[in-house]
Amino acid sequence: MYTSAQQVVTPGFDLEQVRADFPALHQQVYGRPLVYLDNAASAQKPRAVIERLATFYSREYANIHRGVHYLSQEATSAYEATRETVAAFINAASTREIVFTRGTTESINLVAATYGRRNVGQGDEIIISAMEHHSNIVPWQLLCEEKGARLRVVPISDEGEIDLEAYERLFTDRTKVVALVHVSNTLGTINPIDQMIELAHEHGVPVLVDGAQAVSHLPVDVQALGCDFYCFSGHKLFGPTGIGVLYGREELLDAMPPYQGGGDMIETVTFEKTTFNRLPHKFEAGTPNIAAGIGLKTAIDYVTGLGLDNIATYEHDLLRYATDRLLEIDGLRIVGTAKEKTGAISFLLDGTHPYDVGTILDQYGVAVRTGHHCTQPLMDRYGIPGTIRASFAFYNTPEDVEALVSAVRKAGAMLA
Ligand code: C6P
Repeated sequence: MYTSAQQVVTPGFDLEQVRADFPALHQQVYGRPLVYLDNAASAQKPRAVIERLATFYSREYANIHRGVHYLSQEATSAYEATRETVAAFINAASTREIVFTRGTTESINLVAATYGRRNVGQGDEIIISAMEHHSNIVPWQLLCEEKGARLRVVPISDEGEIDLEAYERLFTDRTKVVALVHVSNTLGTINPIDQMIELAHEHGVPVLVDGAQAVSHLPVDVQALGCDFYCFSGHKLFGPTGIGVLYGREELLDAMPPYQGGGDMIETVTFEKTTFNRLPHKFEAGTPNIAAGIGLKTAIDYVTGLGLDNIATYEHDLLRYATDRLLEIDGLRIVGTAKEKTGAISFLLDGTHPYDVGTILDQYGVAVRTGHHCTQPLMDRYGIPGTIRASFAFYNTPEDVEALVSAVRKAGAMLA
């Protein structure tokens, strides 16, 4: 049991300096210091990222992949440098395997609309889990409707852990895709994704991993995992909104038809026939979010500068501390008690509605998310309308946990 802040491990980075790097953390809301615990929805940005965007727009701005002029070439180099940084960050074999999208949602839609349309047919099956975000349910559901295929859902335990035996039993000769969340945004569960990938591959089925909540908390190595697709968003990784990543194994991406048609994704166009650009540009039609792409490199450099192992160790302790302190509150129940967790704690307070608790926490300067967290089927699984979710980043402190606990106690007393 962690009962005091002193028990939380000292991070392997300078926490005070890190906090100083994030201007948004140093403001007051309703006259109280902001305690930002909504990092799973979107993370705050370090000054380096904010300044990178300002510099790009002030002095370096031009369209990319098109111009012979100086600015365009510089912008292209900066944008493509991000691709190299992303490839190294997740240990992809090549930058050809890194496709830029608007975010996790678009990355999953891209795979469903291209790989899915080509490889899933009438009577086929797609395996997902009961804890998926809507982004990893609806694109597959749309595909199933179009093709006459069906979703098979891996059940989870009351603790919020995947039932691996049930998962294995779901495979049939009609299984065409497995799509799984690496870390649950609602429960915080870290799924045994390596084991699940291995099992799918034994059945010859490719696996897409939704890594939206993983990359900011854990080191991710796509080659070690052996996954076929891996998706994440820049904005949850301390980078700008409007940029995301689809990693795909080259062999699969190569065989897939394009996603959207337009500029940049073509090699030659005639009215009779179009041939497509090489990877990864085949999947990147139109002018992208150039500034966000460039800012993402700065964000990843920042995170790797701290060290994902350092981040994981510190956050693991902070999460345990927050869990133990919250459980001291009468009538508080944590939803999602898996052995392996990171990032988020969902909870309910007896006799209160999550929305009311969240509104009171906000008045105390504590920012959390309440509701179904875009995981409605998961809420149905637990028979609840929603939860209060506190989600953490490396810049959060034991004092933030104390502020949360104190505000939850006050909310409980006010709503009793
Ligand atoms: N979850 C949350 O508050 P986008 O919106 O495309 O950047 O990410 C979608 C998404 C996909 N998968 C998982 C596991 C996610 O957590 C999210 C985003 C936010 O939990 C906003 S709903």
